[in-house]
Amino acid sequence: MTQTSFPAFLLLFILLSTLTRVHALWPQPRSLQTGSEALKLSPTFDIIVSGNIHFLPLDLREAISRTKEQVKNDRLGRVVVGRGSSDQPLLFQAKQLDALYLSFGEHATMSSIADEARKPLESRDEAYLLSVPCDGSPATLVANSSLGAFRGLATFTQLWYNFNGTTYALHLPVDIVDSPSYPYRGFMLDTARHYFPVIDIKRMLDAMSWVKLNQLHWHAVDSQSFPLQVPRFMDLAHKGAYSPDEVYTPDDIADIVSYAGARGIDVLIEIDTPGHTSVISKARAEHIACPEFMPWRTFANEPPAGQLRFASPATTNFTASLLEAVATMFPSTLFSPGGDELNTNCYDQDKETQSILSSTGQNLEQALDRFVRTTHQAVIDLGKTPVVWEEMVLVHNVTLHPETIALTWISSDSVKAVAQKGHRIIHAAADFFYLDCGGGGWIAPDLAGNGYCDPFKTWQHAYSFDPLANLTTEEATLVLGGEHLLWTEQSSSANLDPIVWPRAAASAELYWTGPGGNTSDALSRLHDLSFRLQKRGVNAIPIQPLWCALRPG
Ligand code: CP6
Repeated sequence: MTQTSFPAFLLLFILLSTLTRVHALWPQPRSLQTGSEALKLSPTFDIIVSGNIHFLPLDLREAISRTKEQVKNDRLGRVVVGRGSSDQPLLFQAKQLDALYLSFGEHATMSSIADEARKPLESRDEAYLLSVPCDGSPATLVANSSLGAFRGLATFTQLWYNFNGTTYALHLPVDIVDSPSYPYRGFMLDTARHYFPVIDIKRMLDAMSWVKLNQLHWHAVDSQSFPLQVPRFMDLAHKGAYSPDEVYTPDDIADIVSYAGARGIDVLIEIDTPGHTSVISKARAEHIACPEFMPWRTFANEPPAGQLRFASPATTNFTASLLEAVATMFPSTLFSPGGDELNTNCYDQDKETQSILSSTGQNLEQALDRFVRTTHQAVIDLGKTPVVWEEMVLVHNVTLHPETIALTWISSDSVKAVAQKGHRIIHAAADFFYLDCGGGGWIAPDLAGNGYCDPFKTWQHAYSFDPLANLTTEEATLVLGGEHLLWTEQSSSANLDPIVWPRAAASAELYWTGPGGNTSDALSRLHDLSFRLQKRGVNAIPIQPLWCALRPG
């Protein structure tokens, strides 16, 4: 042993002899057994599919290639050192892993990852079994669908660390039996307050897939801009995008949908109606009531004022056709016609609305009911389930299809109230899951820039959310899962990764592994995830000082 290599050897020994956390898997598998041996990754490591390779869907074949690249290239050298363990994996004697065998159960359906990911929520099969022995015999991954296999591959990549140029898995043998607690594990991105290039969205989809998130909720348009190019409605983006470059073309949309699908992610597109629609006035002035009215605070929660003139039959038909045109661009069985923060003052001041109401003898809520029924029916006729903001269930007296799913964002009381009305729930609580503003502290900036946002909400806060709080056992069955949300009044491409990661991973584990996780136990795993995200090109922020990662026992 030379003089220079001895200290490195000693340091390595100190690091390894003080490991306490057993792995850095995120989300934590539902069932996990580990030992205390180590294993080296063979330089010729391969993933071998049992059975006929010709039947392997292309997106799964590509996922297998990416998995091999990740285990080779992550080179995650950081070891989070715990305190007081006598655990000493024997790296120097570690056997070598040459292969992961991937096989499918007898009843496996060999459709693509994308096809499985886009099924109705209850029927997506994401389960897998993963075993990594420590004697050098092949690791095994078993699933009943491409999507399950894909989830198992994501887990497999998270087992590997790099020391002195060699890749190791620690704490073997590993035995994992895994499937999600909740079928909907999402992330919402608002591309209307700021535009995000397709490459940002793809990087987001990659990161989502690594923590097993399965639903992109795309809040594509809002009062401030309309970046979505919709065939037959091209004037909306032409007049309503921030610039001719800041648009999503039909090709971009297809690209995003297919990129997401190949990563086990379904895209829930939202066209918010009838509020949050001011920008439509630029192309179709006849459909927007109160455009740019001042003071805007009287007519909207955020400037500029302007909402769909829903009492008008022409506007109802326009909206139904727009929703239909958008919905047909997305293969999901879910579609969101929005429905939040409708401001009724607007219609009191809108002469056309008033004259329609008086000539038809309807009141405003009756007109809204007709609008909602007609526009939602256009979505239902395409075989899709509407996903609405909670106000449609709780504030307005409108008829909803019983299958309609509600996004609950305002308070924990509203979750209970939605459940009592029998609607299924996606948690989107402002005071837990809004990544920028939210939590009762959002005052929209006025045109002079006055206004404020709530302080930063920690990952621990979201992680400690109880999805079933105050619900009876029966009501609890209505909870489909939840999502972190990024409204982008104060976010753009400039801060996308840091504001989202690793915090959005908190809800990924909450809804995959289930609630009740311990934040101190999660800390070191999340710290490792943050490093791994960095290694893979996602600009996640640190959650601990670097010192914590280097600290000896
Ligand atoms: N835009 C839309 C928003 C918000 C909502 N809908 C929002 C409301 C309150 C806070 C943050 C965001 N900016 N369309 C609510 C669902 Cl605190």
